[in-house]
Amino acid sequence: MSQLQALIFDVDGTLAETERDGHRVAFNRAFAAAGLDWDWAPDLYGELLAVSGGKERIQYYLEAHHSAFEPPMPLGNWIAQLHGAKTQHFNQLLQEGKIALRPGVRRLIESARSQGIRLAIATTSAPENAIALLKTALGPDSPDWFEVIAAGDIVAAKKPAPDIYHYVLAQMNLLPQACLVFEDSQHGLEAATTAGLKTVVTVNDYTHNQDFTPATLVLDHLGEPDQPFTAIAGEVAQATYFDLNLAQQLCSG
Ligand code: XBP
Ligand code: MG
Repeated sequence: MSQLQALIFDVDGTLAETERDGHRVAFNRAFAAAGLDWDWAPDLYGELLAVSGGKERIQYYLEAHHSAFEPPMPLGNWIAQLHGAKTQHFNQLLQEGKIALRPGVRRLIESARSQGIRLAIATTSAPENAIALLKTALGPDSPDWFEVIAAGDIVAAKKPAPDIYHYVLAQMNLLPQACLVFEDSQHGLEAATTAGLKTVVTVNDYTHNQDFTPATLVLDHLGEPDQPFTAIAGEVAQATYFDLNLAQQLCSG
């Protein structure tokens, strides 16, 4: 039987619904500020989420929708500059307090801290974004609660590659069977399970139709005592919200 030692969290879509009203809006603001008439509407953005990573997403969009576009400098530099501006806009949106944590996230993280369960972040997004979201939504000291914040270009291959999870396990000197991962997307699930990690998926509007077959548990959200979750797949016994007892059961199962 495996003893649960650590919880590893994805950020975008898992800790908070950052994509439609956060990253998408930030991309559009950066496009407008750069004089581009590109508009990533919510549905189009849902399709573009198939490409992990903001820089990679811009490059894909450019090739698919504006193949004649000629950047004023080498393409990689131009995309990096545009993406840098997007990161600033995203941080501005966070400062405006527009993005809240999903149900159960704060409760679960706080109880893990109080029980000595180790915490880590594994995200495709830029590190500034993860840290700013933690600070604004969870509290100014909260980045320190996470032993490892693995983000963005820290590994060469982004999710669905397992590299970011291998990195977290190596940094924390943990075996996969001692950990539980929280993800919201098929890409994230594939990354975690390929690294041998049991994964709980909390779906959202952009991901609820995806294939989550390898997940240990699929929920609509983590739930709260007064806001029960719905289990979409997997076994929750009598639980109505996700807590460390359920986490330990899944880890041992
Ligand atoms: C998140 C991403 C990121 C964000 C945007 O995926 O794919 O690209 O959409 O952030 P996950 P950046 O939740 O699986 O980590 O622009 O900083 O990449
Ligand atoms: Mg995600």
